[in-house]
Amino acid sequence: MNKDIQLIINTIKICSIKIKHIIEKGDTTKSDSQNSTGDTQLKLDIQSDIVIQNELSKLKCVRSIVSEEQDEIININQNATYNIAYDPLDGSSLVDVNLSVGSIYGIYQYSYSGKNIVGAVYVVFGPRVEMVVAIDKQVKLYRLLDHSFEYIQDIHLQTKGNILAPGSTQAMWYPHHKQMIDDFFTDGYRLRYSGGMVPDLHQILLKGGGLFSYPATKDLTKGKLRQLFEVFPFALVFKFAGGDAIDGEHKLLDINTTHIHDTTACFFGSLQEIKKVYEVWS
Ligand code: AFP
Repeated sequence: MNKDIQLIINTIKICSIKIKHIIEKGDTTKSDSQNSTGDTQLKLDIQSDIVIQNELSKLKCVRSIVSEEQDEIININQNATYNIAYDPLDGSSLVDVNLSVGSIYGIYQYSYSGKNIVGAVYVVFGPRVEMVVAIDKQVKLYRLLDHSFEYIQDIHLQTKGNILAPGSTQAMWYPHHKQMIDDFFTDGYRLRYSGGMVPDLHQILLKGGGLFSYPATKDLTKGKLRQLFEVFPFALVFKFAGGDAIDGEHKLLDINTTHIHDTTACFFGSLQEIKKVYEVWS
């Protein structure tokens, strides 16, 4: 791993320890503002965003940053290489009911596009704080023990799993999607869906495989999840872990981004489940 990426990851560790404290002690009520996608921001979202913005802005190797909570890209050092897109606290509405939430970071070289993502990091804040780093074709799990993140294991997906995390509103599913999900359940897959993308995907990654879906629906033809902050980072994680990530027809990392807040339909899984998605959706 190069020195600059190592520095970015070390900075994410510092941010994560601060965000852990914000989650534990912070105010879980709503703020008066909305983010670009129209979601009402919680005070926790805003506080976590400020922590990350302050820390990443200190790094000479960072060219720009963009947050799910902000409207625009923030330029930092125009001669630097790395652009970082992040979702400071994905699933933050789950903090109130004490379910797991997470931060997601995509590290992009040159420009913000799926083709240029070189690294991804996500952090799960649950009973434990865990960080997963996808870089140089490897996926590594770290855990916060006392005050530092310790290496635990590499993550590899099996070619087939048995967990299903089917997102979005069922009443809006297309019939072929509903049939596919029913078929997985008939084949013995078990439902595991918390409504937090980070813990739901983390479970699939650590339990060997399965399928997470957030499809195109009758009401959301481009899905809900944001390309730069959520989808591309996890697409890289699944690719490096030996699985795959598609929008139904194309690899997610080949999709063009026209606006920083673009969304896309997405399926993340082990190879056998993704093969079935291709058959049904393309
Ligand atoms: P919030 O951040 O608004 O809670 O949304 C979480 C999320 O972006 C992602 O973490 C979940 O997988 C997805 O939305 C859940 O959406 P549905 O409730 O529509 O399935």
